[in-house]
Amino acid sequence: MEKLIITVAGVGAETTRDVQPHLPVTASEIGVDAARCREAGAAVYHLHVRRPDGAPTQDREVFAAAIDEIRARTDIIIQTSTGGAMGMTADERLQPLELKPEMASLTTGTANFGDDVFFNDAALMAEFYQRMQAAGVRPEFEIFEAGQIDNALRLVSRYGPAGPLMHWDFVLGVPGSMGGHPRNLIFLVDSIPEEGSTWTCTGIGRWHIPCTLASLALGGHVRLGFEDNIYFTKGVLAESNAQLVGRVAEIAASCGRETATPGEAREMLRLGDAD
Ligand code: KMH
Ligand code: ZN
Repeated sequence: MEKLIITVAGVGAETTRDVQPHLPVTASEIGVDAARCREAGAAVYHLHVRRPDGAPTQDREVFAAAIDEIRARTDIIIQTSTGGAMGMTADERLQPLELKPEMASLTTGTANFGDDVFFNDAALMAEFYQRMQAAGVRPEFEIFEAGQIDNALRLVSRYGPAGPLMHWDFVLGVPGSMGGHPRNLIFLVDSIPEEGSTWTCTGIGRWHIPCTLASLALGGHVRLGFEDNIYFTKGVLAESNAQLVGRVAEIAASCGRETATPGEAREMLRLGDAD
């Protein structure tokens, strides 16, 4: 069976230290967190950054500092966020692309997000996609609603590919958007091109374990971390992102599925290959 790529969303923009005291915030905390997650079996780090007071930012220099700290410790694939936090402008959100990370997230449509709206209209998506193409950054299409798949496919047909594969992340269980029931995941997986796609699944909050198990059963990959879920079991906070990674690595290993190293994940995702 294909090896499992575990992506860690270790920081996020919404989780605070008040609710998860082990949240990494500073550049060095993020670097240490990424290295521990890699040791536990993760291959990709989905990166958000914070100001010293914990507020989310898309500032290029804050990203650069976190990337330096990660790179000093580990070979994990770095995927910067272009989602940022609610209410940020497109220009703010685009800043980390200037650092030419290997990957970046790209949500292809507006979605309800709790009481807020995560805004991604057609012009914004087209701009973000073309900026990724120009910078040689592989998008991960972060899909919160089914129509966002159609939008991503439209970008590819209008502007051409952004790499030899399309990599998808189905983010299920955000209040206000698609729920985490396995039937949703099955529908979404059936809706992407069979050839030339790789995919992972993120279960938000209580959907973390159901989505993980459904994804493993369907042969997909898994995303997890404090951006998505702060608990280890019901009501018990996770001690670290690495603890969450280690559990999924163990579950996968017990089913005969080994975790991919960052190098193996680079090959599976064909990062660095021409289109
Ligand atoms: N913070 C959310 C509003 C992404 O990283 O691309 C959006 C988000 C998605 O986290
Ligand atoms: Zn994110």
